[in-house]
Amino acid sequence: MASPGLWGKLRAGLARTQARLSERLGGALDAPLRLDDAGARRARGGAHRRRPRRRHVGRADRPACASACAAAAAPPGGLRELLAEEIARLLAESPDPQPERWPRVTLVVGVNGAGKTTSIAKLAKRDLAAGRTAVLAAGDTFRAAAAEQLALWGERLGVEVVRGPAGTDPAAVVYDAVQRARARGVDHLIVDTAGRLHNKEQLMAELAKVHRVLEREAKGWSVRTLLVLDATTGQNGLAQARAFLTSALADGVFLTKLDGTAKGGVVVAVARELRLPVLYLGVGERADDMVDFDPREFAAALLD
Ligand SMILES: Nc1nc2c(ncn2[C@@H]2O[C@H](COP(=O)(O)OP(=O)(O)OP(=O)(O)O)[C@@H](O)[C@H]2O)c(=O)[nH]1
Ligand SMILES: [Mg+2]
Repeated sequence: MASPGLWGKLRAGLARTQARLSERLGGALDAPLRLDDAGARRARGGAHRRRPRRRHVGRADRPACASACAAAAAPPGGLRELLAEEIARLLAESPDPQPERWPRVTLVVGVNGAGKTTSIAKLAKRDLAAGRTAVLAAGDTFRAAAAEQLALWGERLGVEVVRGPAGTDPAAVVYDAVQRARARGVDHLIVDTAGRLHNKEQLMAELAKVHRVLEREAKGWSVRTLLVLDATTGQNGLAQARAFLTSALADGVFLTKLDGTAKGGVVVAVARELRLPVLYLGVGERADDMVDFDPREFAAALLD
Protein backbone atom coordinates (compact mmCIF):
# COMPACT_ATOMS: atom_id res chain seq x y z
CA MET A 1 0.00 0.00 0.00
CA ALA A 2 1.31 3.45 -0.90
CA SER A 3 1.81 6.11 1.75
CA PRO A 4 -1.37 8.00 2.72
CA GLY A 5 -0.06 11.05 0.84
CA LEU A 6 0.29 9.18 -2.42
CA TRP A 7 -3.04 7.47 -1.94
CA GLY A 8 -4.70 10.83 -1.42
CA LYS A 9 -3.09 12.17 -4.57
CA LEU A 10 -4.22 9.20 -6.58
CA ARG A 11 -7.77 9.51 -5.30
CA ALA A 12 -7.85 13.24 -5.91
CA GLY A 13 -6.36 12.67 -9.35
CA LEU A 14 -9.03 10.18 -10.23
CA ALA A 15 -11.91 12.25 -8.85
CA ARG A 16 -13.28 13.15 -12.28
CA THR A 17 -13.06 9.63 -13.63
CA GLN A 18 -14.73 8.36 -10.51
CA ALA A 19 -17.54 10.90 -10.69
CA ARG A 20 -18.30 9.92 -14.25
CA LEU A 21 -18.29 6.25 -13.36
CA SER A 22 -20.68 6.77 -10.46
CA GLU A 23 -22.96 8.89 -12.61
CA ARG A 24 -23.15 6.18 -15.22
CA LEU A 25 -23.62 3.29 -12.85
CA GLY A 26 -26.01 5.15 -10.57
CA GLY A 27 -26.82 3.36 -7.33
CA ALA A 28 -25.83 -0.02 -8.72
CA LEU A 29 -22.34 0.27 -7.29
CA ASP A 30 -23.54 0.03 -3.74
CA ALA A 31 -26.51 -2.27 -4.18
CA PRO A 32 -26.09 -5.83 -2.88
CA LEU A 33 -25.44 -8.25 -5.70
CA ARG A 34 -28.25 -10.49 -6.88
CA LEU A 35 -27.75 -12.68 -9.88
CA ASP A 36 -30.70 -14.70 -11.10
CA ASP A 37 -30.08 -18.40 -11.66
CA ALA A 38 -29.68 -18.13 -15.41
CA GLY A 39 -27.30 -15.20 -15.04
CA ALA A 40 -25.28 -17.02 -12.45
CA ARG A 41 -24.98 -20.12 -14.65
CA ARG A 42 -23.92 -18.07 -17.62
CA ALA A 43 -21.46 -16.15 -15.56
CA ARG A 44 -19.98 -19.23 -13.93
CA GLY A 45 -19.38 -20.73 -17.34
CA GLY A 46 -17.11 -17.88 -18.28
CA ALA A 47 -15.66 -17.04 -14.93
CA HIS A 48 -11.94 -16.58 -14.52
CA ARG A 49 -10.82 -18.22 -17.68
CA ARG A 50 -7.40 -16.76 -18.25
CA ARG A 51 -6.55 -16.18 -21.85
CA PRO A 52 -3.00 -16.62 -23.09
CA ARG A 53 -1.01 -13.41 -23.39
CA ARG A 54 -1.04 -11.97 -26.85
CA ARG A 55 0.45 -8.85 -28.30
CA HIS A 56 -2.64 -7.66 -30.07
CA VAL A 57 -5.97 -7.95 -28.40
CA GLY A 58 -8.90 -7.30 -30.65
CA ARG A 59 -12.44 -6.37 -29.77
CA ALA A 60 -13.64 -9.93 -30.22
CA ASP A 61 -11.27 -11.12 -27.51
CA ARG A 62 -12.74 -8.98 -24.81
CA PRO A 63 -14.86 -10.79 -22.26
CA ALA A 64 -18.51 -10.11 -22.93
CA CYS A 65 -19.48 -10.23 -19.27
CA ALA A 66 -16.42 -9.06 -17.41
CA SER A 67 -18.10 -7.94 -14.22
CA ALA A 68 -20.82 -10.58 -14.24
CA CYS A 69 -18.21 -13.29 -14.73
CA ALA A 70 -16.33 -12.07 -11.74
CA ALA A 71 -19.60 -11.79 -9.84
CA ALA A 72 -20.42 -15.45 -10.01
CA ALA A 73 -17.18 -16.55 -8.42
CA ALA A 74 -16.80 -13.71 -5.97
CA PRO A 75 -17.87 -13.61 -2.35
CA PRO A 76 -21.06 -11.70 -1.60
CA GLY A 77 -20.49 -7.98 -1.63
CA GLY A 78 -21.21 -4.91 -3.67
CA LEU A 79 -20.63 -4.52 -7.35
CA ARG A 80 -17.93 -2.06 -6.30
CA GLU A 81 -15.65 -4.80 -4.97
CA LEU A 82 -16.28 -7.00 -7.98
CA LEU A 83 -15.52 -4.23 -10.42
CA ALA A 84 -12.35 -3.36 -8.51
CA GLU A 85 -11.30 -7.02 -8.69
CA GLU A 86 -12.00 -7.19 -12.38
CA ILE A 87 -10.19 -3.95 -13.19
CA ALA A 88 -7.18 -5.03 -11.13
CA ARG A 89 -7.18 -8.36 -12.97
CA LEU A 90 -7.30 -6.67 -16.38
CA LEU A 91 -4.49 -4.33 -15.40
CA ALA A 92 -2.35 -7.16 -14.10
CA GLU A 93 -2.45 -8.74 -17.58
CA SER A 94 0.16 -6.37 -19.01
CA PRO A 95 3.75 -7.63 -18.94
CA ASP A 96 5.84 -7.14 -15.83
CA PRO A 97 8.07 -4.07 -15.77
CA GLN A 98 11.83 -4.33 -16.14
CA PRO A 99 13.51 -4.98 -12.82
CA GLU A 100 15.04 -1.85 -11.26
CA ARG A 101 18.77 -1.79 -11.81
CA TRP A 102 21.17 1.11 -11.37
CA PRO A 103 22.87 2.94 -12.94
CA ARG A 104 20.11 3.48 -15.43
CA VAL A 105 19.35 5.55 -18.51
CA THR A 106 15.71 6.44 -19.11
CA LEU A 107 14.84 7.68 -22.58
CA VAL A 108 11.61 9.63 -22.38
CA VAL A 109 9.57 9.63 -25.59
CA GLY A 110 6.08 10.68 -26.61
CA VAL A 111 4.13 13.06 -28.80
CA ASN A 112 4.15 16.86 -28.41
CA GLY A 113 2.73 18.14 -25.18
CA ALA A 114 2.18 14.70 -23.64
CA GLY A 115 4.08 15.82 -20.55
CA LYS A 116 7.58 14.44 -21.17
CA THR A 117 9.58 17.29 -19.68
CA THR A 118 7.35 17.61 -16.62
CA SER A 119 7.47 13.86 -16.07
CA ILE A 120 11.28 13.95 -16.23
CA ALA A 121 11.25 16.50 -13.41
CA LYS A 122 9.00 14.15 -11.44
CA LEU A 123 11.31 11.20 -12.00
CA ALA A 124 14.33 13.28 -10.95
CA LYS A 125 12.58 14.45 -7.81
CA ARG A 126 11.75 10.85 -7.05
CA ASP A 127 15.44 9.98 -7.42
CA LEU A 128 16.49 12.70 -5.02
CA ALA A 129 13.91 11.57 -2.48
CA ALA A 130 15.29 8.03 -2.71
CA GLY A 131 18.86 9.24 -2.18
CA ARG A 132 19.89 8.72 -5.80
CA THR A 133 21.70 11.19 -8.03
CA ALA A 134 20.44 12.21 -11.44
CA VAL A 135 21.54 14.08 -14.55
CA LEU A 136 19.10 15.33 -17.19
CA ALA A 137 19.92 15.49 -20.89
CA ALA A 138 18.14 18.04 -23.05
CA GLY A 139 17.77 15.75 -26.04
CA ASP A 140 14.91 17.83 -27.46
CA THR A 141 17.13 20.11 -29.49
CA PHE A 142 14.38 20.71 -32.05
CA ARG A 143 12.34 23.24 -30.10
CA ALA A 144 14.31 26.20 -28.75
CA ALA A 145 12.32 26.54 -25.54
CA ALA A 146 12.58 22.84 -24.71
CA ALA A 147 16.09 22.94 -23.24
CA GLU A 148 15.14 26.12 -21.35
CA GLN A 149 12.19 24.38 -19.77
CA LEU A 150 14.31 21.42 -18.70
CA ALA A 151 17.05 23.74 -17.41
CA LEU A 152 14.46 25.55 -15.30
CA TRP A 153 13.35 22.29 -13.73
CA GLY A 154 16.99 21.39 -13.15
CA GLU A 155 17.55 24.67 -11.30
CA ARG A 156 14.47 24.23 -9.19
CA LEU A 157 15.40 20.68 -8.23
CA GLY A 158 19.16 21.20 -7.98
CA VAL A 159 19.83 18.64 -10.72
CA GLU A 160 22.43 19.11 -13.45
CA VAL A 161 21.14 19.51 -16.99
CA VAL A 162 23.38 18.80 -19.98
CA ARG A 163 22.40 20.68 -23.11
CA GLY A 164 23.74 21.79 -26.46
CA PRO A 165 23.01 24.70 -28.77
CA ALA A 166 19.64 24.63 -30.56
CA GLY A 167 19.71 22.30 -33.52
CA THR A 168 22.54 20.12 -32.13
CA ASP A 169 22.35 16.43 -32.87
CA PRO A 170 20.49 14.92 -29.88
CA ALA A 171 22.91 11.98 -29.93
CA ALA A 172 25.75 14.46 -29.30
CA VAL A 173 23.93 15.85 -26.26
CA VAL A 174 23.37 12.32 -25.00
CA TYR A 175 27.05 11.55 -25.55
CA ASP A 176 28.06 14.55 -23.43
CA ALA A 177 25.48 13.70 -20.78
CA VAL A 178 26.75 10.13 -20.46
CA GLN A 179 30.31 11.42 -19.98
CA ARG A 180 29.09 13.77 -17.22
CA ALA A 181 27.01 11.09 -15.58
CA ARG A 182 29.90 8.63 -15.62
CA ALA A 183 32.44 11.18 -14.41
CA ARG A 184 30.19 12.03 -11.48
CA GLY A 185 29.14 8.44 -10.82
CA VAL A 186 25.49 9.40 -11.16
CA ASP A 187 22.74 6.79 -10.72
CA HIS A 188 20.19 7.96 -13.26
CA LEU A 189 20.51 9.72 -16.60
CA ILE A 190 17.12 10.90 -17.87
CA VAL A 191 16.93 11.94 -21.51
CA ASP A 192 14.30 14.32 -22.86
CA THR A 193 13.46 13.84 -26.53
CA ALA A 194 11.58 15.82 -29.17
CA GLY A 195 7.95 14.80 -29.55
CA ARG A 196 7.67 14.87 -33.28
CA LEU A 197 5.49 12.38 -35.01
CA HIS A 198 5.10 13.96 -38.41
CA ASN A 199 8.33 12.46 -39.67
CA LYS A 200 8.69 8.97 -38.34
CA GLU A 201 11.78 8.07 -40.32
CA GLN A 202 13.64 11.01 -38.86
CA LEU A 203 12.47 10.19 -35.36
CA MET A 204 13.41 6.56 -35.76
CA ALA A 205 16.85 7.42 -37.08
CA GLU A 206 17.37 9.88 -34.24
CA LEU A 207 16.41 7.38 -31.55
CA ALA A 208 18.48 4.63 -33.16
CA LYS A 209 21.49 6.93 -33.08
CA VAL A 210 20.91 7.74 -29.42
CA HIS A 211 20.71 4.00 -28.70
CA ARG A 212 24.00 3.41 -30.50
CA VAL A 213 25.67 6.09 -28.38
CA LEU A 214 24.26 4.49 -25.23
CA GLU A 215 25.41 1.01 -26.25
CA ARG A 216 28.92 2.33 -26.79
CA GLU A 217 29.23 4.85 -23.98
CA ALA A 218 26.96 3.55 -21.24
CA LYS A 219 28.09 -0.08 -21.10
CA GLY A 220 26.74 -1.83 -18.05
CA TRP A 221 23.90 0.66 -17.55
CA SER A 222 20.37 -0.54 -17.80
CA VAL A 223 18.51 1.32 -20.54
CA ARG A 224 14.78 1.73 -20.76
CA THR A 225 12.41 3.75 -22.94
CA LEU A 226 9.46 5.31 -21.20
CA LEU A 227 6.48 6.30 -23.32
CA VAL A 228 4.68 9.36 -21.97
CA LEU A 229 0.97 9.32 -22.74
CA ASP A 230 -1.58 12.04 -22.04
CA ALA A 231 -4.65 10.46 -20.41
CA THR A 232 -6.91 13.33 -21.47
CA THR A 233 -6.54 12.27 -25.11
CA GLY A 234 -8.27 8.94 -24.41
CA GLN A 235 -8.66 6.68 -27.44
CA ASN A 236 -7.01 9.25 -29.69
CA GLY A 237 -3.94 9.13 -27.48
CA LEU A 238 -3.94 5.36 -27.74
CA ALA A 239 -4.01 5.53 -31.53
CA GLN A 240 -1.08 7.94 -31.40
CA ALA A 241 0.75 5.64 -29.03
CA ARG A 242 0.25 2.71 -31.39
CA ALA A 243 1.69 4.72 -34.25
CA PHE A 244 4.54 5.83 -32.04
CA LEU A 245 5.34 2.30 -30.93
CA THR A 246 6.04 1.27 -34.48
CA SER A 247 8.97 3.66 -34.43
CA ALA A 248 10.06 3.67 -30.81
CA LEU A 249 9.66 0.49 -28.88
CA ALA A 250 8.89 1.36 -25.29
CA ASP A 251 9.35 -0.61 -22.07
CA GLY A 252 6.69 1.12 -20.03
CA VAL A 253 4.23 3.99 -19.83
CA PHE A 254 4.07 7.19 -17.78
CA LEU A 255 0.41 8.19 -18.00
CA THR A 256 0.02 11.93 -17.39
CA LYS A 257 -2.78 14.38 -16.55
CA LEU A 258 -5.01 11.90 -14.79
CA ASP A 259 -6.03 14.78 -12.55
CA GLY A 260 -7.54 16.67 -15.46
CA THR A 261 -9.63 13.97 -17.03
CA ALA A 262 -12.64 11.75 -16.61
CA LYS A 263 -10.90 9.23 -18.86
CA GLY A 264 -8.90 7.40 -16.20
CA GLY A 265 -10.20 4.17 -17.67
CA VAL A 266 -7.66 4.64 -20.45
CA VAL A 267 -5.20 2.93 -18.09
CA VAL A 268 -7.02 -0.33 -18.71
CA ALA A 269 -6.84 0.21 -22.47
CA VAL A 270 -3.11 0.96 -22.30
CA ALA A 271 -2.42 -2.18 -20.33
CA ARG A 272 -4.55 -4.37 -22.58
CA GLU A 273 -4.11 -2.89 -26.03
CA LEU A 274 -0.54 -1.63 -25.98
CA ARG A 275 0.62 -4.57 -23.85
CA LEU A 276 2.91 -2.24 -21.95
CA PRO A 277 3.18 -1.96 -18.20
CA VAL A 278 1.88 1.32 -16.81
CA LEU A 279 4.60 2.38 -14.39
CA TYR A 280 3.75 5.90 -13.21
CA LEU A 281 0.78 8.23 -13.11
CA GLY A 282 0.99 12.00 -13.39
CA VAL A 283 -1.60 13.71 -11.21
CA GLY A 284 -0.65 17.39 -11.46
CA GLU A 285 1.87 19.88 -12.78
CA ARG A 286 4.28 19.94 -9.84
CA ALA A 287 7.35 17.76 -9.50
CA ASP A 288 5.85 15.65 -6.73
CA ASP A 289 2.50 15.11 -8.45
CA MET A 290 3.31 11.56 -9.37
CA VAL A 291 2.36 8.15 -8.06
CA ASP A 292 3.70 4.69 -8.74
CA PHE A 293 1.14 2.65 -10.54
CA ASP A 294 -0.30 -0.31 -8.71
CA PRO A 295 -3.23 -2.21 -10.29
CA ARG A 296 -5.03 -2.93 -7.02
CA GLU A 297 -4.65 0.54 -5.60
CA PHE A 298 -5.70 2.09 -8.88
CA ALA A 299 -8.81 -0.05 -9.14
CA ALA A 300 -9.73 0.63 -5.53
CA ALA A 301 -9.19 4.39 -5.87
CA LEU A 302 -11.29 4.42 -9.03
CA LEU A 303 -14.25 2.89 -7.25
CA ASP A 304 -13.71 4.27 -3.77
N1 LIG B 1 -2.66 18.61 -14.90
C1 LIG B 1 -1.51 18.04 -15.33
N2 LIG B 1 -0.75 18.70 -16.22
C2 LIG B 1 0.39 18.10 -16.63
C3 LIG B 1 0.81 16.82 -16.16
N3 LIG B 1 1.97 16.51 -16.78
C4 LIG B 1 2.27 17.57 -17.58
N4 LIG B 1 1.33 18.52 -17.51
C5 LIG B 1 1.25 19.81 -18.24
O1 LIG B 1 1.17 19.53 -19.63
C6 LIG B 1 1.81 20.57 -20.38
C7 LIG B 1 2.83 19.95 -21.32
O2 LIG B 1 3.84 19.35 -20.54
P1 LIG B 1 5.34 19.21 -21.04
O3 LIG B 1 6.07 18.49 -19.96
O4 LIG B 1 5.88 20.48 -21.52
O5 LIG B 1 5.10 18.23 -22.28
P2 LIG B 1 6.17 17.72 -23.35
O6 LIG B 1 5.75 16.36 -23.77
O7 LIG B 1 7.53 17.88 -22.83
O8 LIG B 1 5.90 18.75 -24.54
P3 LIG B 1 6.84 19.06 -25.81
O9 LIG B 1 8.22 19.27 -25.29
O10 LIG B 1 6.24 20.26 -26.41
O11 LIG B 1 6.73 17.87 -26.72
C8 LIG B 1 2.41 21.50 -19.35
O12 LIG B 1 1.55 22.60 -19.16
C9 LIG B 1 2.48 20.66 -18.07
O13 LIG B 1 2.42 21.43 -16.91
C10 LIG B 1 -0.06 16.15 -15.21
O14 LIG B 1 0.19 15.02 -14.75
N5 LIG B 1 -1.19 16.81 -14.84
MG1 LIG C 1 9.20 18.89 -23.60
